[in-house]
Amino acid sequence: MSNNREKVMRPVGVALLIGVVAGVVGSLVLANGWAPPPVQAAKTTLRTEVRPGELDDYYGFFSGGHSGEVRVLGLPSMRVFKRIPVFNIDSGSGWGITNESRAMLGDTYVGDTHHVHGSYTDGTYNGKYLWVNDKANNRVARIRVDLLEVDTILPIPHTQGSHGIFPQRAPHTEWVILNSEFRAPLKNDGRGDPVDASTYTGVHTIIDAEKMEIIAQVMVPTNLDLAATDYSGRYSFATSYNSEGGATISEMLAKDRDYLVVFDWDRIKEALASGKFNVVDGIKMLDGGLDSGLTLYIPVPKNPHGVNVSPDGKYAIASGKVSPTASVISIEKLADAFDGKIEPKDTIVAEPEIGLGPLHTTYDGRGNAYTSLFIDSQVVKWNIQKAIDIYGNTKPGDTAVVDRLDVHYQIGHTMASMAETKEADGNFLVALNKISKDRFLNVGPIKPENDQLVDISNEKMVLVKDEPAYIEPHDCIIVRRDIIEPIVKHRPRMDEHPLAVTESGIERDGKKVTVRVTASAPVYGLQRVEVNEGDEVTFIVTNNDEIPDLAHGFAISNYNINFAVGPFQTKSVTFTADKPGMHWIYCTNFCHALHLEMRMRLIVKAKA
Ligand code: RUQ
Ligand code: CUA
Ligand code: CA
Repeated sequence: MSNNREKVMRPVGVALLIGVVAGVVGSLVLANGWAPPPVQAAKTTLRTEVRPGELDDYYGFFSGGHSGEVRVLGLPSMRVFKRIPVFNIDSGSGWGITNESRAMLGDTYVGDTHHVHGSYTDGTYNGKYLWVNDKANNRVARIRVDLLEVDTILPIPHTQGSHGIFPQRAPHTEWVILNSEFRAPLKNDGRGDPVDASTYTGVHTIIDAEKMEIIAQVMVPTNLDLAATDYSGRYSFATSYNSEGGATISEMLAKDRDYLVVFDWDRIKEALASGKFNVVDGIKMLDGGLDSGLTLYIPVPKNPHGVNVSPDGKYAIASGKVSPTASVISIEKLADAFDGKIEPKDTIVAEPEIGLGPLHTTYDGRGNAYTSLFIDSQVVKWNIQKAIDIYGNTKPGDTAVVDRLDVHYQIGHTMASMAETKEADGNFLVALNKISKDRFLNVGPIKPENDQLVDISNEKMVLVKDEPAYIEPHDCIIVRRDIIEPIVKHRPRMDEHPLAVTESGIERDGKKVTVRVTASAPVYGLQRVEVNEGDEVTFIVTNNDEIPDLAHGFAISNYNINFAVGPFQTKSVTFTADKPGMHWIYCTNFCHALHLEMRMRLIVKAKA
């Protein structure tokens, strides 16, 4: 039996390695009727397996959807290395529980993260920041790449459904723009007639990337879904599926064409400089209406979803969603359209039919586009120049489509390696499928999603692996590993933190007690802390271990407090000592052979 099994399993293993997709029964058939799928003709020439001890070639930064987090993966292994808490609470790091993170999160600790994008210099990632949106509570978070931790959370007023987000790509990221997917009343205070949807507005928010402040908001009469910027630093783009201004699904589907909205940053800067704005709630509000001159409304079919700019900077491609087409907009022609020399529609240079339910498009840097087809459950590869060449003059048999790959199933986003930069390398693509159905062991009604890795280095796409993903990583970017350089300690010098504890001790000021504690394996700097019931207690904990990759934990029994403190990191927590008694404070991170002994007592003396 074991011999038999080996014989059968080996070819299967090899087949899986070189990427097999097929539903046809092959020549090897087991007694129970199961047969390995036949080997596809196309082979991958890339390294698709990462052996134990080897490192990946790419970082993947995936949004976490419902979890409100951002995930860090390696490609091609698709291993998850880190989950960066953003809009959620995470005990593993104490995010949302410590004073430092609560100062950013407040009491709002659910989020809905969709799109992660990085900071740019001259059209490629510079490895400094990542940004991610919270669609549910209308916030934008910035992540420092050297720490892979959040450093700022910015609430965005006047918006609902904060969705498409994109940083400026050239000369470097000074602005980050954010779209409001849902139109809403600007003054949303329940006064007037909040039911009358004709009074709602869409908002394109411009954020200062360094200061994390709102520079201005451009108001538009339509909704704004996905976002992109061009490669010159002049334009941003937004798809709009509700040009109807509807509030119900049938209203939003009434027209055959909606818009790709283009924002002209030169004109926006002029308007800001010449004071052409109103100030509402302290924010400069610009009119971006149809006749404002700041915007261009390009009619594209129908309820478009994604917009992605090709790595050569020439085209913005909007995916049709309800239409089986993608619309190719020539960025070069936009200036003439803004100047009124041509019609907005004349910027469209191709509209190929590619399949059902096109959502997002990515690129290989060799002139091909790859569009996710939700309804067809496919990635379709098509040639942009071919689509332009046959536009308006398509003869029977003419098609821009080069290849199709079945994915499993219902694909949302798709993203190729470095595809959102001018350094798109055309190696890998990830298909982020919403439904995995039968691809994994059954885990009940809510099954994982399926992020599939695809080799796109050859003419034909090759499926390399399936990776289950917890709901729901909407989108990702794939970044060459040499660009990302996280540091090993939180600061070069521990005492650079304003609160850093070099000597443990207890201070009392009336009912306020401040406890400073060092953590160094396997001891805290104090063995016992005594406070009175009702005291407001602040613990400041510094990990002053010199060793990289050694975190200590800090949990207070029964007090809803548990956080980790990384090398040279300082964290604090403030709480009311409302539970009298003896409560062990203990290290939650296995740090030393005597880790279990790394604890101290908190004595809360009962009121007399
Ligand atoms: S969306 S499945 Cu939130 Cu990025 Cu398109
Ligand atoms: Cu410190 Cu365990
Ligand atoms: Ca519509």
